[in-house]
Amino acid sequence: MKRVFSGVQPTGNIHIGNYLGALKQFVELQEDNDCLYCIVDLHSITVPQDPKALRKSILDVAALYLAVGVDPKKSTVFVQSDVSGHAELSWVLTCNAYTGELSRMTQFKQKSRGQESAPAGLFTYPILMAADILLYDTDIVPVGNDQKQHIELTRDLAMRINNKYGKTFVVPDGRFLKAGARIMSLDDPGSKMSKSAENIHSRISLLDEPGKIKKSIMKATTDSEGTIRFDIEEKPGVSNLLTIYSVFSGIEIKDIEKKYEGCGYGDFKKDLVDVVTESLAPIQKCFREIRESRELLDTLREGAEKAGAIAEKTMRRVKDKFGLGF
Ligand code: ATP
Ligand code: LTN
Repeated sequence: MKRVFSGVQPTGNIHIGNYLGALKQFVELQEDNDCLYCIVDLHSITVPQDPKALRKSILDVAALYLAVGVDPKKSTVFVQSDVSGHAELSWVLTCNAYTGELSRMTQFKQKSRGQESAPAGLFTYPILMAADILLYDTDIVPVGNDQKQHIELTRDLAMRINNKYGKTFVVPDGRFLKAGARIMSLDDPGSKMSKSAENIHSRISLLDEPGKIKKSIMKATTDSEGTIRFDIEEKPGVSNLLTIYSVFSGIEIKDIEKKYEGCGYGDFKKDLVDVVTESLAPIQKCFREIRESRELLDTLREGAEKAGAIAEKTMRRVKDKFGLGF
């Protein structure tokens, strides 16, 4: 059995990009692997958060994990800050990382753009992510394409420390889907769909109502050619919509192209609204039931205990290798 670890930030607006790139993989992988799925709240405070809203978001993301099909009987679901090993290991890794490699991270460059002085946490964020992964002897990390660079850094840190101190960490592999690993923004198909984009119509959130879904899809940027065909370079907007249609419906892109031969964007978009709305309806129903239940808190408590036991073992090994404590 392989160990799987992944995390989502509790920053609200979990969107179909998060779902198709990451959460869908979580559900697939739990059948034959030992999976830990974390709500990475320590990551979310790299940018200012309202404490009340953050608490609510943590429970929302936990409930969404379960609503999309993560089964707490098969997977361990927990909150990052409930296990102190994440912050502890992060420091050890920080001392083995270089400012040069951190300043090459594109996410840092994007998120700190325009700020004269960025929060140090935004800079060291990828190290905390490496700590999350290495703390659990993780083999596989299911994520979207935007995390490739962070996974590479995690591997580099693990190998660097293994070379210097002897085998300490498992070197993990990222797992990226062929379709869905990079869902693009609906209003700007040149950038990825993001939780933090200002325009709410740039994304479809998992909890959006049908009216909002319709509005966002009908407004989505396309092109003036008028034919429904997949061509990332020439037709990024339409190609993104085709990908979303395909992954939600299970129909291959070439069959969707055939189905809409001679049709206009309006007809295609109307059907896409139905595909997305119908796919999200059962998730939303499940979410509402789980969010109000006591079981959610029990699941997180049990998850933190299980994760904490693994983390403690790893930290003992790390301290031993580094000569920390006595
Ligand atoms: P933000 O865009 O505000 O930085 P985010 O949408 O990337 O936030 P995270 O919680 O950081 O949200 O990501 C959770 C998971 O979703 C990660 O595995 C990430 O790779 C994946 N993901 C994020 N955006 C997309 C996207 N547009 N397409 C596919 N996967 C995505
Ligand atoms: N950095 C990721 C979220 C994240 C993560 C992790 C993903 C934090 N720790 C560990 C996988 C494994 C993001 O911004 N999407």
